[in-house]
Amino acid sequence: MTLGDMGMNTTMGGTAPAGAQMMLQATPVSVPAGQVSFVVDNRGWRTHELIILPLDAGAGAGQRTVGADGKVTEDGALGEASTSCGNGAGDGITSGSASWVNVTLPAGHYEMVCNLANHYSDGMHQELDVS
Ligand SMILES: [Cu+2]
Repeated sequence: MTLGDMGMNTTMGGTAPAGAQMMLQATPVSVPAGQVSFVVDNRGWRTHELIILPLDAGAGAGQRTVGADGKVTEDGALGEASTSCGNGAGDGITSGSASWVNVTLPAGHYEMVCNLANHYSDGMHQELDVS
């Protein structure tokens, strides 16, 4: 899967502005239940991350409430890939590097998000269906 953002460059540090163009794109978006390997390629300028969250029945991607800190709650997270050139959780995937994680997912609906400040509201979310 690919993470990215546009209209920015590496000299623009700090928190991303609301309304920045960002994307989180995964293929495929439906997989069989069991072990799922996520390989996340950050082609954006900014640091990003991938977190897998459960999605309530009937809910869609992008509908979570964003807090004052620009983030969504990570309660119930099933896995995370946020290490530059590494497996699992870390400080974020820097521009141009990749991260990966293997997660065992039962059938259900999930949402893949980037939860750095304002990235979710800027569009970094996608549904993943496991059956
Ligand atoms: Cu991001």
